[in-house]
Amino acid sequence: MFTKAIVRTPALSMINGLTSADLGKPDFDLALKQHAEYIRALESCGLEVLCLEANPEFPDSTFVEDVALLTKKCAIITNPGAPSRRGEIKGMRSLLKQHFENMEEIHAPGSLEAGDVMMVGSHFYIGLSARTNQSGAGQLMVHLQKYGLTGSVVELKEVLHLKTGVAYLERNNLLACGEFLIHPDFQKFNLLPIEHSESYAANCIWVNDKVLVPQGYPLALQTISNAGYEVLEVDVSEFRKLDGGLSCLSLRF
Ligand code: CIR
Repeated sequence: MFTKAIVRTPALSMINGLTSADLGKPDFDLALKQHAEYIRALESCGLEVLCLEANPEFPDSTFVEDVALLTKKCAIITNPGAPSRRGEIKGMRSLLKQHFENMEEIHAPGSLEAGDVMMVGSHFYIGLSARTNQSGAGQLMVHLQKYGLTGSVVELKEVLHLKTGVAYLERNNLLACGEFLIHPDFQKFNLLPIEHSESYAANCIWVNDKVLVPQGYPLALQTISNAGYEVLEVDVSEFRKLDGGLSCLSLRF
Protein backbone atom coordinates (compact mmCIF):
# COMPACT_ATOMS: atom_id res chain seq x y z
CA MET A 1 0.00 0.00 0.00
CA PHE A 2 1.14 3.55 -0.67
CA THR A 3 0.58 6.37 1.80
CA LYS A 4 2.16 9.35 0.04
CA ALA A 5 2.81 10.78 -3.40
CA ILE A 6 5.04 13.56 -4.66
CA VAL A 7 3.97 15.78 -7.54
CA ARG A 8 5.22 19.07 -8.98
CA THR A 9 2.92 21.81 -10.29
CA PRO A 10 3.54 22.41 -14.00
CA ALA A 11 5.29 25.68 -14.89
CA LEU A 12 4.24 27.83 -17.85
CA SER A 13 7.47 26.74 -19.53
CA MET A 14 5.91 23.26 -19.87
CA ILE A 15 4.55 24.33 -23.23
CA ASN A 16 8.15 24.04 -24.44
CA GLY A 17 8.68 20.59 -22.94
CA LEU A 18 10.30 17.75 -24.87
CA THR A 19 7.97 15.82 -27.13
CA SER A 20 7.81 13.46 -30.07
CA ALA A 21 4.01 13.70 -30.25
CA ASP A 22 2.41 15.71 -33.02
CA LEU A 23 -0.50 16.96 -30.93
CA GLY A 24 0.25 20.68 -30.66
CA LYS A 25 1.30 22.70 -27.61
CA PRO A 26 -0.39 22.04 -24.28
CA ASP A 27 -3.03 24.50 -23.05
CA PHE A 28 -1.38 25.64 -19.81
CA ASP A 29 -4.56 26.63 -17.94
CA LEU A 30 -6.15 23.31 -18.80
CA ALA A 31 -2.97 21.50 -17.74
CA LEU A 32 -3.15 23.20 -14.34
CA LYS A 33 -6.78 22.10 -13.91
CA GLN A 34 -5.94 18.56 -14.97
CA HIS A 35 -3.02 18.48 -12.56
CA ALA A 36 -5.29 19.56 -9.70
CA GLU A 37 -7.77 16.80 -10.65
CA TYR A 38 -4.91 14.29 -10.75
CA ILE A 39 -3.97 15.26 -7.19
CA ARG A 40 -7.59 14.82 -6.12
CA ALA A 41 -7.66 11.35 -7.68
CA LEU A 42 -4.54 10.34 -5.71
CA GLU A 43 -6.08 11.74 -2.53
CA SER A 44 -9.24 9.74 -3.15
CA CYS A 45 -7.02 6.62 -3.09
CA GLY A 46 -5.96 7.58 0.45
CA LEU A 47 -2.64 9.27 -0.35
CA GLU A 48 -1.18 12.37 1.24
CA VAL A 49 0.08 14.36 -1.74
CA LEU A 50 3.25 16.44 -1.31
CA CYS A 51 3.26 19.13 -3.98
CA LEU A 52 6.51 20.76 -5.06
CA GLU A 53 6.42 24.30 -6.44
CA ALA A 54 6.47 24.88 -10.18
CA ASN A 55 10.02 25.16 -11.49
CA PRO A 56 10.02 27.24 -14.70
CA GLU A 57 13.71 26.55 -15.28
CA PHE A 58 12.83 22.97 -16.24
CA PRO A 59 9.88 22.63 -18.66
CA ASP A 60 9.52 18.87 -18.04
CA SER A 61 9.85 19.04 -14.26
CA THR A 62 6.19 18.19 -13.67
CA PHE A 63 7.09 14.63 -14.79
CA VAL A 64 8.58 13.83 -11.38
CA GLU A 65 8.57 10.08 -11.88
CA ASP A 66 11.70 10.23 -14.00
CA VAL A 67 14.04 11.81 -11.45
CA ALA A 68 13.80 9.26 -8.63
CA LEU A 69 13.01 5.63 -7.97
CA LEU A 70 11.32 5.03 -4.64
CA THR A 71 11.41 1.59 -3.05
CA LYS A 72 10.40 0.33 0.39
CA LYS A 73 14.07 0.27 1.41
CA CYS A 74 15.62 3.31 -0.29
CA ALA A 75 15.24 6.23 -2.68
CA ILE A 76 17.47 6.39 -5.74
CA ILE A 77 18.05 9.73 -7.43
CA THR A 78 18.43 9.20 -11.17
CA ASN A 79 20.56 10.89 -13.80
CA PRO A 80 18.05 11.72 -16.55
CA GLY A 81 19.15 10.85 -20.07
CA ALA A 82 17.64 14.04 -21.48
CA PRO A 83 20.28 16.77 -20.86
CA SER A 84 17.57 19.42 -20.38
CA ARG A 85 16.16 17.38 -17.47
CA ARG A 86 19.34 16.71 -15.43
CA GLY A 87 18.91 19.72 -13.14
CA GLU A 88 15.48 18.51 -12.03
CA ILE A 89 17.08 16.22 -9.46
CA LYS A 90 18.20 19.07 -7.15
CA GLY A 91 14.76 19.96 -5.82
CA MET A 92 13.84 16.31 -5.47
CA ARG A 93 16.92 15.28 -3.48
CA SER A 94 16.21 17.63 -0.58
CA LEU A 95 12.58 16.54 -0.29
CA LEU A 96 13.41 12.83 -0.40
CA LYS A 97 16.02 13.22 2.34
CA GLN A 98 13.17 14.13 4.68
CA HIS A 99 11.36 10.85 3.94
CA PHE A 100 14.07 8.25 3.24
CA GLU A 101 16.89 7.18 5.51
CA ASN A 102 18.72 5.46 2.65
CA MET A 103 19.53 7.46 -0.48
CA GLU A 104 21.50 6.37 -3.54
CA GLU A 105 22.30 8.08 -6.84
CA ILE A 106 22.96 7.20 -10.47
CA HIS A 107 26.05 8.95 -11.85
CA ALA A 108 27.43 9.70 -15.35
CA PRO A 109 28.27 7.98 -17.62
CA GLY A 110 25.17 6.18 -16.41
CA SER A 111 21.84 7.68 -17.34
CA LEU A 112 18.48 6.50 -16.10
CA GLU A 113 14.94 7.87 -16.00
CA ALA A 114 12.64 6.04 -13.63
CA GLY A 115 9.84 6.00 -16.21
CA ASP A 116 11.96 3.09 -17.44
CA VAL A 117 11.68 1.21 -14.17
CA MET A 118 8.73 -1.00 -13.26
CA MET A 119 8.42 -2.41 -9.76
CA VAL A 120 6.97 -5.91 -9.33
CA GLY A 121 7.27 -6.71 -5.63
CA SER A 122 10.98 -6.75 -4.84
CA HIS A 123 12.02 -7.02 -8.52
CA PHE A 124 12.57 -4.07 -10.82
CA TYR A 125 12.39 -4.30 -14.63
CA ILE A 126 14.69 -1.67 -16.19
CA GLY A 127 14.06 -0.58 -19.77
CA LEU A 128 17.08 0.24 -21.93
CA SER A 129 15.90 3.23 -23.90
CA ALA A 130 17.07 6.49 -25.44
CA ARG A 131 17.09 7.82 -21.84
CA THR A 132 18.41 4.86 -19.83
CA ASN A 133 21.72 3.22 -20.73
CA GLN A 134 23.51 0.03 -19.67
CA SER A 135 25.67 1.87 -17.17
CA GLY A 136 22.63 3.50 -15.52
CA ALA A 137 20.81 0.16 -15.38
CA GLY A 138 23.94 -1.55 -14.01
CA GLN A 139 24.36 1.05 -11.26
CA LEU A 140 20.70 0.70 -10.35
CA MET A 141 21.00 -3.08 -10.03
CA VAL A 142 24.02 -2.67 -7.70
CA HIS A 143 22.05 -0.24 -5.51
CA LEU A 144 19.03 -2.57 -5.44
CA GLN A 145 21.16 -5.58 -4.46
CA LYS A 146 22.49 -3.67 -1.47
CA TYR A 147 18.96 -3.65 -0.07
CA GLY A 148 18.01 -7.23 -0.99
CA LEU A 149 16.13 -6.15 -4.12
CA THR A 150 16.72 -7.39 -7.68
CA GLY A 151 16.70 -5.92 -11.18
CA SER A 152 16.82 -7.06 -14.79
CA VAL A 153 17.01 -5.21 -18.09
CA VAL A 154 14.43 -5.11 -20.88
CA GLU A 155 15.29 -3.86 -24.37
CA LEU A 156 12.78 -1.35 -25.76
CA LYS A 157 12.20 -0.80 -29.46
CA GLU A 158 8.99 1.17 -29.88
CA VAL A 159 8.36 3.46 -26.92
CA LEU A 160 9.94 6.34 -24.97
CA HIS A 161 10.02 4.68 -21.56
CA LEU A 162 9.33 1.10 -20.40
CA LYS A 163 6.20 2.24 -18.58
CA THR A 164 4.90 3.94 -21.72
CA GLY A 165 3.89 0.44 -22.79
CA VAL A 166 3.49 -1.65 -19.67
CA ALA A 167 1.98 -1.22 -16.19
CA TYR A 168 1.98 -3.67 -13.30
CA LEU A 169 -1.38 -3.66 -11.54
CA GLU A 170 -0.41 -6.07 -8.72
CA ARG A 171 -2.03 -9.55 -8.29
CA ASN A 172 0.12 -10.77 -11.23
CA ASN A 173 -1.83 -8.57 -13.67
CA LEU A 174 0.23 -6.75 -16.28
CA LEU A 175 -1.27 -4.21 -18.63
CA ALA A 176 0.70 -4.37 -21.87
CA CYS A 177 0.72 -3.03 -25.40
CA GLY A 178 2.67 -3.67 -28.60
CA GLU A 179 6.14 -5.17 -28.22
CA PHE A 180 5.56 -6.06 -24.56
CA LEU A 181 2.65 -8.42 -25.28
CA ILE A 182 5.09 -10.89 -26.81
CA HIS A 183 8.14 -10.10 -24.68
CA PRO A 184 9.46 -13.37 -23.14
CA ASP A 185 10.07 -11.74 -19.73
CA PHE A 186 6.42 -10.84 -19.36
CA GLN A 187 4.73 -14.10 -20.36
CA LYS A 188 4.55 -15.28 -16.72
CA PHE A 189 2.07 -12.51 -15.95
CA ASN A 190 -1.64 -12.44 -16.58
CA LEU A 191 -1.44 -10.09 -19.56
CA LEU A 192 -4.20 -7.53 -19.95
CA PRO A 193 -3.80 -6.42 -23.58
CA ILE A 194 -4.20 -2.81 -24.66
CA GLU A 195 -5.17 -2.26 -28.32
CA HIS A 196 -2.72 -0.33 -30.48
CA SER A 197 -5.40 2.35 -31.06
CA GLU A 198 -5.46 2.95 -27.28
CA SER A 199 -1.73 2.55 -26.63
CA TYR A 200 -1.59 5.69 -24.47
CA ALA A 201 -3.76 3.87 -21.92
CA ALA A 202 -1.05 1.26 -21.28
CA ASN A 203 0.34 3.82 -18.83
CA CYS A 204 -2.05 3.44 -15.90
CA ILE A 205 -1.24 3.42 -12.19
CA TRP A 206 -2.28 1.05 -9.45
CA VAL A 207 -2.88 2.95 -6.21
CA ASN A 208 -4.07 0.92 -3.25
CA ASP A 209 -6.17 -1.40 -5.41
CA LYS A 210 -7.75 1.33 -7.44
CA VAL A 211 -6.43 2.00 -10.94
CA LEU A 212 -6.09 5.46 -12.44
CA VAL A 213 -6.81 5.28 -16.19
CA PRO A 214 -6.47 8.15 -18.67
CA GLN A 215 -9.83 9.50 -19.80
CA GLY A 216 -10.99 8.63 -23.29
CA TYR A 217 -9.90 4.99 -23.69
CA PRO A 218 -13.07 2.89 -23.33
CA LEU A 219 -11.58 -0.47 -24.29
CA ALA A 220 -8.77 -0.13 -21.74
CA LEU A 221 -11.23 1.01 -19.11
CA GLN A 222 -13.36 -2.10 -19.72
CA THR A 223 -10.35 -4.43 -19.68
CA ILE A 224 -9.13 -3.10 -16.33
CA SER A 225 -12.58 -3.00 -14.83
CA ASN A 226 -13.23 -6.61 -15.99
CA ALA A 227 -10.05 -7.63 -14.14
CA GLY A 228 -11.80 -6.58 -10.93
CA TYR A 229 -10.37 -3.12 -10.24
CA GLU A 230 -12.17 0.04 -9.24
CA VAL A 231 -11.13 2.47 -11.98
CA LEU A 232 -10.79 6.24 -11.77
CA GLU A 233 -10.64 8.12 -15.07
CA VAL A 234 -8.36 11.15 -15.10
CA ASP A 235 -8.05 13.54 -18.04
CA VAL A 236 -4.39 14.18 -18.82
CA SER A 237 -4.73 15.25 -22.47
CA GLU A 238 -2.37 18.22 -22.05
CA PHE A 239 0.42 16.05 -20.62
CA ARG A 240 -0.04 13.53 -23.42
CA LYS A 241 1.02 16.31 -25.81
CA LEU A 242 4.45 16.08 -24.09
CA ASP A 243 4.64 12.27 -24.16
CA GLY A 244 3.73 12.21 -20.47
CA GLY A 245 1.33 9.71 -18.95
CA LEU A 246 -0.36 9.16 -15.60
CA SER A 247 2.61 7.47 -13.96
CA CYS A 248 5.05 10.23 -14.95
CA LEU A 249 3.16 12.82 -12.94
CA SER A 250 3.84 11.37 -9.48
CA LEU A 251 6.13 9.32 -7.28
CA ARG A 252 4.14 7.00 -5.04
CA PHE A 253 5.57 5.52 -1.84
C1 CIR B 1 10.15 13.94 -21.64
O1 CIR B 1 10.25 13.74 -22.85
O2 CIR B 1 11.05 13.71 -20.85
C2 CIR B 1 8.84 14.50 -21.13
N1 CIR B 1 8.28 15.39 -22.08
C3 CIR B 1 7.87 13.38 -20.83
C4 CIR B 1 8.34 12.46 -19.77
C5 CIR B 1 7.39 11.36 -19.53
N2 CIR B 1 7.81 10.54 -18.45
C6 CIR B 1 7.58 9.25 -18.39
O3 CIR B 1 7.12 8.63 -19.34
N3 CIR B 1 7.97 8.62 -17.28
